[in-house]
Amino acid sequence: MTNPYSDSQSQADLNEELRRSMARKTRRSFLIGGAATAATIAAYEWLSHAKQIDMLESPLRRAEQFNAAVSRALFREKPLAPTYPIGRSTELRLNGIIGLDPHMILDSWRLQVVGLAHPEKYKQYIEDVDLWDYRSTDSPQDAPLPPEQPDSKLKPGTRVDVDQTNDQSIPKAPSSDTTRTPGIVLSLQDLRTLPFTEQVTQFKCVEGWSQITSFAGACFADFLKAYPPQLNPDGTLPAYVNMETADGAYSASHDIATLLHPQTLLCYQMNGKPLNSDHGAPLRLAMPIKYGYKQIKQIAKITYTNQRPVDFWETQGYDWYAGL
Ligand SMILES: Nc1nc2c(c(=O)[nH]1)N[C@H]1C(S)=C(S)[C@@H](COP(=O)(O)O)O[C@H]1N2
Ligand SMILES: [Mo]
Repeated sequence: MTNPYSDSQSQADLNEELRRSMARKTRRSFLIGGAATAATIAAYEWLSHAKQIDMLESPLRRAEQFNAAVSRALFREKPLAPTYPIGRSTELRLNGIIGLDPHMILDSWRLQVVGLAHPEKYKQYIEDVDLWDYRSTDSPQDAPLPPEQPDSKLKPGTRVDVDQTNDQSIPKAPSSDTTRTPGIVLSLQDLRTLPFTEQVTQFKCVEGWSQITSFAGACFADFLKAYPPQLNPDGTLPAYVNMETADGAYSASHDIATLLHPQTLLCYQMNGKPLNSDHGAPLRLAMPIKYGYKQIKQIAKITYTNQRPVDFWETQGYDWYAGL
């Protein structure tokens, strides 16, 4: 399916999105509006004053520019979704397994991040994140005695070797590849060092069911603060973020304001337990302001970009924005 959005239409899209967001704000009660305003101010204060996590040696000027970019993006933020007492949390049903590898060896999992300001300055930098080898107990190359079979995930001659006993291990990328995607590969432990956030919110599927469940992990806003993207020449944040499963079969893309919403989580825990494979272990998106189909499970890759990526359900004719 071709991208239904031409360049000029994406601006119209954005305007429509803003209009809808404002209309929603007007409809909602003062109470929620007040809470959202307080949250926005709190988020801004926090982002302005919080101790920087895992940040590069950056001149104060750059940090200020970054904070300004974040606050500009936060301006379009939506009100907070309702939260519930933990006692109302239920076990979320399983729905949707596209792109999931239930047999992924979780030690081999990494979160690829592309579009950072200075990826080479992180210890988790690799020259080509696309060569990361997600291992599966299902796949021939990871069986105890691997038979001689071609590895469909890798191009010929680019087999990477990962020492799974060492967290610092990185694949050896070939030096002469012109289509490399430089970036960083984060472990779940890296994400666990970010501030822990838990929230009990309503999960809604477009098919017509909903459930209250407890989700926990890192706020995307905290992630972005720790791993800031390359800013645009005008000092703004990249407009979009694309997220994909390891095989690329499932994807969900979002505008940056949606991801900076204080209730958008990179989630690794549900109902107090580590995420299981059905629900997208080791990492999924959890966000009460969007339908379930935007909450991608088993995220392998995050890409900051200015071009709005067409995502999986959009190619199937569903609304890209999918806001609640
Ligand atoms: N990788 C992946 N993520 C996915 C899906 C999927 O098929 N594959 N389905 C989506 C849909 S439509 C819903 S409703 C939720 C369901 O999440 P759950 O199985 O944890 O209830 O996951 C979303 N994320
Ligand atoms: Mo769904």
